[in-house]
Amino acid sequence: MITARPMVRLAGSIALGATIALSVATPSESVTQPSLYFSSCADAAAAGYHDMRIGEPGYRSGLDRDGDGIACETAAGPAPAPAPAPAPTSSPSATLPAGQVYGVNAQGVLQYFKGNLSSGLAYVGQRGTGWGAMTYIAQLNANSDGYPDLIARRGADQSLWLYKGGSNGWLTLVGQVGSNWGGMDLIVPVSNLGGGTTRYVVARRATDGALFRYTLSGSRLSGASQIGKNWGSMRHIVGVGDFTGDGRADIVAVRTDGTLWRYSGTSGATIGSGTKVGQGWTGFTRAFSPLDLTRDGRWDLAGQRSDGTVFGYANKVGSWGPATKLLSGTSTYKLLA
Ligand SMILES: [Ca+2]
Ligand SMILES: [Ca+2]
Ligand SMILES: [Ca+2]
Repeated sequence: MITARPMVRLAGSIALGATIALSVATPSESVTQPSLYFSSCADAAAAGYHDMRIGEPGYRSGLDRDGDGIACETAAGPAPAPAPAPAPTSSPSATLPAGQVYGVNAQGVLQYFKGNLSSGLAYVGQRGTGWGAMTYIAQLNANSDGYPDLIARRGADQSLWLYKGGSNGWLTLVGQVGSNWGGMDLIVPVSNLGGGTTRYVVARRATDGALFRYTLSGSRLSGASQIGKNWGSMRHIVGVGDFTGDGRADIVAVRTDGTLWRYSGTSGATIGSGTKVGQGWTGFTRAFSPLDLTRDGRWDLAGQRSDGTVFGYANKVGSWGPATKLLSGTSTYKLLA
């Protein structure tokens, strides 16, 4: 056949190539290869490896789910205690919530309230049980579906979990988004701190008051970056969306003396110097955003007093509207957000 001779030559070149390949596969070449490679944490566990830190054998970013520099954390435990609430059987209404608040009462029941600034918030119903296991909750917009979502920290292992919000405050568990969050005493979703569409979560480290920013993408928190120091004396830190009108979300904080300060989000998703924007907040046990109470696109501010009354303040871009009562009877709640 005509093709017979080229095939013979081809066979010859393959043999030559094989020789070359053998000659480079020397011991020195193998030294440059990763000393340990696991395709999954299950493989790593089978080989007796876990909690590999950056630079250690077996570490690679693909196994570092939360981007904290530790791969295959053993702290990643089973699903959280609170059972996700069932989805509503009727088709969800197209109306998105204005303001809404979740509270965990003394029995560990997750209570849901919704409403607006003029009429206050009304109790709608329970949205889960077993939430007494959680030591922190905060509302956020984790995706673009318009429904607010919720993050929660489980006390037993300090893991952080994300729940997707739906119509009427119903929640569906998305999954674990972080581990070892016990050292943070404030966890504050701050939306688009740098403008654009990237969403962030800010957290304060209890030991030294350092303020860290994390990027929230999909169902993951990653890329810890310090954006402030000595924030330990702040009583509360709140993300209220854009308070300066430049399209970037800002941070509002209550100092020890009860004064309220605004820290502007910057184009680099850090924060600028503080500007005083209020006072008289010493009587508040909690401060948080009940989302957009006024339906003007800006998240508003709420404060809980020790008697369990919650007041709302409209975010008027640079100033606040008058105090308006949103809720009462929350003094025994373990968590409120
Ligand atoms: Ca959502
Ligand atoms: Ca701003
Ligand atoms: Ca508003």
